[in-house]
Amino acid sequence: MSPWKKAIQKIDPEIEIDIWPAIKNKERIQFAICWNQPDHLLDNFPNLKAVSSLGAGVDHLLSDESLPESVDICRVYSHSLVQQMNEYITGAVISIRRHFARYIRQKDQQQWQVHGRGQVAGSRIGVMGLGAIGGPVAGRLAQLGYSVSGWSRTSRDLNGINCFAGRGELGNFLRNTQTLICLLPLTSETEGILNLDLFKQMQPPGWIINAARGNHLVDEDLIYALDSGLLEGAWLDVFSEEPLPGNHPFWNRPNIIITPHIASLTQPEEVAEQIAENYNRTLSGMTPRKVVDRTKGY
Ligand code: NDP
Ligand code: OXD
Repeated sequence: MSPWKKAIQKIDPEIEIDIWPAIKNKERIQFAICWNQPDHLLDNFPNLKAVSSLGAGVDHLLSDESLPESVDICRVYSHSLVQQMNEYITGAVISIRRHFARYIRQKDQQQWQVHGRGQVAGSRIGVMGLGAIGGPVAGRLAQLGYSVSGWSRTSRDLNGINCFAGRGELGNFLRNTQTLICLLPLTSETEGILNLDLFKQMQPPGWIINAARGNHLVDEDLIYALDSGLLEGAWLDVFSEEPLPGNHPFWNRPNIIITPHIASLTQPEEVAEQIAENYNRTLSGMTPRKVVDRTKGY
């Protein structure tokens, strides 16, 4: 956490910061910034008013049942988070379409074999989650000429995107989708959403790109869908257990691409100002910016 302390104090040297577990006085803690904190750690601070996630996701905070309702939960956002995700998803989509992972494996075996590709405009891409990150990612893919659909909880109207909303329109969204990108927050409604029933509704043979949270995916359903030819491959950045355990079946599958949760990383210098502002707002009794709606779960 030292780089975070340094970046925040560069913005506002007056802010006193202790790094857990070296907390000098638990009663004095009013604002916390956390990522994957141990369960019940936050119970220890009786005067805690707000907690900020160090990233875009807040599932690690909302799942901490010990966190009182009175404590505000907020998150951070930066242009760079979106830019990195754009780069990651565009890279994955292009690699899938142009079979780059296959060619890399083929080189190891000195194999010269051409794989076909369809028209860019015929590539049907579906983006689940059209929020701060998913919205711009869908827009970028549409600009590149792909045929893009998007799915969100409430109706959205995004230029160049065929938008669907809610469970009632999920089937229609999936019928248009061959490459499915998950950029949903992890909530009670979205946990396990990437399952066999959903894969069956996609245009075969499909691809899944999951850069949201590992618990969106039902691991054994993915294996079944790959073995039965429902899906051609999966590109995964996030896993239900991270680091992915050495004995996990995903490691041995050539058609599962694995990256170690690097799609989009928050840099302290890029969000220190937001954290300092939210700290100061909290101390003056104001609601922090980018506060999470606990009933929606994001
Ligand atoms: P936002 O909260 O800005 O957007 C969430 C989107 O998901 C909204 O469009 C929302 O719908 C939609 N949504 C939420 N619940 C449902 C539901 N039940 N059914 C349909 N749609 C739903 O999130 P971000 O775009 O900032 O981030 C998304 C996630 O990406 C994060 O929660 C995090 O888990 C992950 N992430 C991963 C990173 C990585 O490195 N792998 C980096 C950064 C983020 P509506 O528009 O109607 O509100
Ligand atoms: C995030 C992440 O949520 O890095 O920001 O996963």
